[in-house]
Amino acid sequence: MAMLEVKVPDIGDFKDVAVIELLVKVGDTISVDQSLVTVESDKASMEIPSTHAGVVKEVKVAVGDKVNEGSLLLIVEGAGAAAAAPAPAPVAAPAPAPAAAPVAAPAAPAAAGGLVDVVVPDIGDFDEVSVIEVFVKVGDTIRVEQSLITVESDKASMEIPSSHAGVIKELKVKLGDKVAKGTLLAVVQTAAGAAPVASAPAPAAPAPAPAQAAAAPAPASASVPALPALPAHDPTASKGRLPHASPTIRKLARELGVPLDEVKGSGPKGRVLESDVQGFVKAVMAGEVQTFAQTAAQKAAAPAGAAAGGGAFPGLLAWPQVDFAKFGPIERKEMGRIKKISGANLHRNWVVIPHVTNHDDADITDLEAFRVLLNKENEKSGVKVTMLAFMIKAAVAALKKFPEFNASLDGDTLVLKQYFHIGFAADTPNGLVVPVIKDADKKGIVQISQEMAELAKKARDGKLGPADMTGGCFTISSLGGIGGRYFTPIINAPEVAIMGVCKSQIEPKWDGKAFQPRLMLPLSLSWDHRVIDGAAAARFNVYFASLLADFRRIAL
Ligand code: CAO
Repeated sequence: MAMLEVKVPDIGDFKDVAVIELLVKVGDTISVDQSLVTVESDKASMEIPSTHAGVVKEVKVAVGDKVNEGSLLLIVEGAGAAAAAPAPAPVAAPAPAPAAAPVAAPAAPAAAGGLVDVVVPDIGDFDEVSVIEVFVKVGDTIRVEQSLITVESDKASMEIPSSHAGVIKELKVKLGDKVAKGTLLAVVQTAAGAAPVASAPAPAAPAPAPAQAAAAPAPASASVPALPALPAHDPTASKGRLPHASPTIRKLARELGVPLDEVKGSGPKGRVLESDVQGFVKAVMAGEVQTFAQTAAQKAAAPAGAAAGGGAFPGLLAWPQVDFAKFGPIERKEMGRIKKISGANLHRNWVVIPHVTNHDDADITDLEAFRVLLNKENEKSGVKVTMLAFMIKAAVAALKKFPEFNASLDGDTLVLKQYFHIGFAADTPNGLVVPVIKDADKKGIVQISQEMAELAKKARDGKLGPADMTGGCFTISSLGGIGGRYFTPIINAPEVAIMGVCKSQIEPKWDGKAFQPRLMLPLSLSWDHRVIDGAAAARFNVYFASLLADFRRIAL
């Protein structure tokens, strides 16, 4: 086994650049072209690929070290001499080597002031690349070297700087356009005497491999906005993931102290844009999201939450990055918009709320018989009375009896609601949504059944509007039509409890003399332990079950 040295290849104009990330460790088996470290100058960043395959024996650099072409990165034990790839020029240059000579040649000299064309300079290996970010707009005053756009090929991305200072009069490119050397970017009104400065483009972070690319969330539309708008925060981001962002954005994030790997990118392939960083800062300032660090600090500080040894998050392992294709055929399918939004909300709720779930059963033998009778009598009305409608009425009665269940936490204050809007989870082809029956206390079973049917249809057709899904006090999630026994529903924040219901079954129940066949409905009540305690939850379940067992009690 040969010991091989892996060095920094030709990285163009990069000199004395800092290592900002180590992507491999001792013991890792690496392949040729695999990214080893990320380096960053004040203008750009790039990943350095390996020139050899083998097992990493020593890592010769640490985060913060400065490297140049030729700096030793790793000692690798090759799988034999043949395994070593010839080292000279990087086979896959991490970013195209920046153009050797600055080439941003303006179409017309602007010494006397006037309109000049700013074109794409020589961008080295880049040819016909897509514009993925536009940093400027008509009317902006720009300076020489200011980044105008970011372009991206399938391997790397780079920012294109301006060759002139002045005011943008016309912008000639937009997102998605293909550009190449010489493409007109903007017409700029220069000031008298302003001389063009030739500049080379700054290579930006290479495009992440598909496996790393975060999904680009679609902007919220009117069809499902009731779920809280997704802040520019990616709570599912695995620590250690290299965020997909240009050097300018990285710098901005560093200046603002924004953990870039927690920012959800809304650009192509999940690229983090300036607006995402701004949105993240706004959301944190407004208290809408917490960074991992804040959450961890809070957990560590909370006497009830902190186990011996402190907070839960520090030291958490990075999310496993698995090349599933190594084990068999796979297909990659981006999650739909509703799933992404609801997933982020569910994750936040699950992480932040101390959930407890109480299970119980309700004897619905008589109620089901009554429901069937009602539907038979009203066959022609076209409205099917559902078990869920009875449960919504029972929930209202239980919320009245236990007002802390009809509440939300606002800091240390409990907001007790005097209205009764009940949400129900609806499974749709696009994901889970929660339409809300407003003022359920003022409506009868038939009206609730009818509204539920209408809302469920709207949900399936993707036509729910914001008003249909906001203002809920308590949610019922019924899997009764599908099956199962019990589950642990996740609370739909800012509500403090949710009732999960599964399929009712005939079970033998002892009446003191004999076993009787009774139709039993499994209940699973999840509740927020910051607001509710276990005894109250048990009482809530018992009361809720007693209402379903004898619905006359609702009138008491
Ligand atoms: N036990 C046994 N059968 C039940 C039942 C229960 N608890 N609840 C409903 N059923 C039966 C009904 O009797 C009906 O049977 P028939 O077709 O023979 O009359 C059938 O299931 C459908 O019931 P329904 O028309 O009353 O509809 P529903 O109220 O149960 O459900 C809705 C409506 C929108 C809640 C449902 O379509 C749905 O989307 N459920 C999934 C919710 C979900 O995904 N929750 C999980 C969230 S956590 O990820």
